[in-house]
Amino acid sequence: MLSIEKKKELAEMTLKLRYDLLEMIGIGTAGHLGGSSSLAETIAVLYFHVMRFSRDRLKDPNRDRLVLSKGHAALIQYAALCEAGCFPREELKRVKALDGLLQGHPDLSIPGIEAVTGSLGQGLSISLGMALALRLDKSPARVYTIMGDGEQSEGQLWEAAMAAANFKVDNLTAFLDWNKVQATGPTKDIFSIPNLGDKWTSFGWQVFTAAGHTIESICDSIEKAAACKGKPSLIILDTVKGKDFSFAEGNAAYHNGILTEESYAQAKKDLDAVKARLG
Ligand SMILES: Cc1ncc(C[n+]2csc(CCOP(=O)(O)OP(=O)(O)O)c2C)c(N)n1
Repeated sequence: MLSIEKKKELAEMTLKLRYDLLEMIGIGTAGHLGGSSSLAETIAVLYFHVMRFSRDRLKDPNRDRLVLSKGHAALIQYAALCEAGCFPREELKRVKALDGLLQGHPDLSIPGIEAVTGSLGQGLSISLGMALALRLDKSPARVYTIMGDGEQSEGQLWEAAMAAANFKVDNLTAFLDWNKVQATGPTKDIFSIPNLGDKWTSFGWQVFTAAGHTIESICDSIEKAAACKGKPSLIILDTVKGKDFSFAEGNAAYHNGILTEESYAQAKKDLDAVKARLG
């Protein structure tokens, strides 16, 4: 059970991460707001509650690993790594600058990043390799992977899904950010994959569903997944793309859209309203 204080702390961290997204995207340049914001609660829970992670143990063999398979949402991971003190805040202002640390997709040169991703479909294979290696080393560490719903059309991912079940890998938990919208429109109109949960179950995974913007629900599913022995687990996060940004919610235009002065001001207002509600 989460204490009231911890729940509040994680809600505040989630909000900070969303403010950081705005700082990184800025005005007049494109940035992946939608698929980053849909993950804010989950990223806050993983880095600041669940994972054996801190800036002092980035090389600890027994640290937990997070692989962002939907690498285009790197901004939300950068926000968390920055809040955890892995690199100076000034870097947030230089995202995608040629001489900046933070590039458009995760890169191993960034402290805290565990895998290069961006070509969709690969993160689960990478995570499976890590999980198998950790098991061989008898490490208590877990591997977490985050995939998108659009990403589910990538074939490599299903090969890794079968292999993980075959090898009974239970130190691996994958998340599916079910925000129902991909780069150019609703996922169901672009590449429909009905009954996703049943598909993963039939591939030998233990499947859970979480309300992806409710901190207790995310924590509860992660706990259940960790208790699951002899098979890998998947948590389907029921989320809203662009969550908490009024103009971006469910709107594919903000998958990687440009914020104008007006939309930037609106985005700030939207977050300020969340802040006021948090108290
Ligand atoms: C192999 C590959 N094909 C195409 C792309 C281009 N691409 C980037 S994001 C994206 C949509 C991803 O949708 P989804 O997985 O639902 O991500 P989310 O909406 O959660 O951000 C696509 C097709 C890519 N990065 N990699």
